[in-house]
Amino acid sequence: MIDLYTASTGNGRRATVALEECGLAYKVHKLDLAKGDGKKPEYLKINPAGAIPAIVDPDGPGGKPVTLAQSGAIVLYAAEKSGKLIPKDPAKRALAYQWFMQATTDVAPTSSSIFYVSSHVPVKDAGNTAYFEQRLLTQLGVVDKQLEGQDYIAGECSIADIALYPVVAARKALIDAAPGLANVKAWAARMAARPAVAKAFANNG
Ligand SMILES: N[C@@H](CCC(=O)N[C@@H](CS)C(=O)NCC(=O)O)C(=O)O
Repeated sequence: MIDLYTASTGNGRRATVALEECGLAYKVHKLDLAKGDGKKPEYLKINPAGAIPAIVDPDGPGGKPVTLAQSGAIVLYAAEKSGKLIPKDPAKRALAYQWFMQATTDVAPTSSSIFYVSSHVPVKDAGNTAYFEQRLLTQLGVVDKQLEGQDYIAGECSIADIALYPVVAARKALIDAAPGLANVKAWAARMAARPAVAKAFANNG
């Protein structure tokens, strides 16, 4: 049984969706980040960065325990352990890697920037928030083109979809209000309807 340390955020949900989609047994430990749970000494032993998500798998590679942070690394770990979500076809697999990176290193940081500039920076400016919102919509416009004529980003449900969906779900209001992005909106509804995704969101909160 994998211990999952998470909270109600896109990064937390990304890890939970991955474990659920891969059919791996896990136990949810919810952290209250606002109350400082992430900075408690017992949690810093699991992730010295004090951030969620993190997992502890007592049955890691070679039967040895493994402790892992970073939501993208958890998605890849769950996919490799289960043999799911990484396309067998080399061309689809290469695409899955490309779009996994787009989700984790382009889209997710932009979404995080919206969060930080609107609530955490010392000097708040609505123009900065609008800048990052537009940047997010532009990045999703690229995904929209990739989704043309297919249900999933790399042709089958893969690490790319799992990495992106929690970010899109967190920005649903912004995306729904934006013109266009018809393929992304239909894909988001498709992802939300997947039983494992719905269960993961319910488990994660
Ligand atoms: N790149 C990391 C980001 C992790 C992260 O920033 N987690 C946030 C919640 S979404 C957190 O725990 N923040 C609390 C903190 O860093 O103090 C990942 O994908 O897991």
